Amino acid sequence: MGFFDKLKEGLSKTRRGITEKVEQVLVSFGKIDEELFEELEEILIAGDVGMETTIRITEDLRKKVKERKIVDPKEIKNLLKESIIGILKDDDTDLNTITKPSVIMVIGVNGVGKTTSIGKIAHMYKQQGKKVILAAGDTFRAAAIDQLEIWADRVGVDIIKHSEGSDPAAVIYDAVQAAKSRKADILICDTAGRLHTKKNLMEELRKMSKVIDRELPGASRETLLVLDATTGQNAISQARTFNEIADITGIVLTKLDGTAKGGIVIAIKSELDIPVKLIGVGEKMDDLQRFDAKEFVEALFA
Ligand SMILES: Nc1nc2c(ncn2[C@@H]2O[C@H](COP(=O)(O)OP(=O)(O)O)[C@@H](O)[C@H]2O)c(=O)[nH]1
Ligand SMILES: [Mg+2]
Repeated sequence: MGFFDKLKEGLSKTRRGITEKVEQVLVSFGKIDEELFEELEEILIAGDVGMETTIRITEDLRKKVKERKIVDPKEIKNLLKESIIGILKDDDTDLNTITKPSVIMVIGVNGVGKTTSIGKIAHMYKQQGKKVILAAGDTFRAAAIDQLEIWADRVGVDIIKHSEGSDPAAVIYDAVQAAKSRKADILICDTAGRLHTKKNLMEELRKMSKVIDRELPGASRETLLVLDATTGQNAISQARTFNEIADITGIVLTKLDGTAKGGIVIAIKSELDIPVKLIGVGEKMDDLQRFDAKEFVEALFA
């Protein structure tokens, strides 16, 4: 299956949850009036686009309808696409991986899909011929280490791990040394996601970050926050919290295939100043895609 078809398939629930409903409303109205905008607002809010962003979109639609003297409700579909692309576009979604090695830290609460995304990112780079090393920085549970190891085997990359309960910063230290001596291109670090101990987590992330700063000064760095699309507006508040404890450079939005409310992408982009760089559209190795606003909207309205 090609890239675009996979994206389309991944967004099929959201197409039913948002796009098809929008289309139904548009064909059921003979003219464009306030009631139509209100129905659109309802659909967008129910699709997790978020109140603020929904209003931003419908205001834009009203303006465009007026300016362009549009009278046919069906023409609103293209205006809506335009409006959403307007919100989603002009982000730099490239991962900064210029230096050898480069470091990608992956953070986020438990269960959002950190470890899975790391496996997928490792696969993505391996496909490009890069040498990847994984660091099992979530030392809190033995199962977390095992899970990362399974991904390392599956993808065919090295992993650096310590035993359960050990110091994550020590794992990162060893992983950095391994990345240097094995001449790796990319080091990807898993982390624990115990947000209920916000202060400890902050301390833990800071310690890991310091090791990287000290051992790899000037290295390209990404700190990717993983958010689960199925958690809706809660994802936004997680992002706000994590943004206070780390310098997030991008978001990985997982499980878009599992939600009818993929409008959360639009809310994230509109309400947070952090680019969505990658999206997860399934549980398999190649179910991770670079986020492209235009492709996303095309797949949503396909
Ligand atoms: N459907 C779907 N499931 C995903 C995706 N990403 C992760 N998952 C699943 O989410 C669950 C938790 O993932 P995991 O990587 O262990 O989360 P972590 O606790 O943040 O490391 C697993 O069952 C994954 O297979 C995705 O994009 N789509
Ligand atoms: Mg994990």
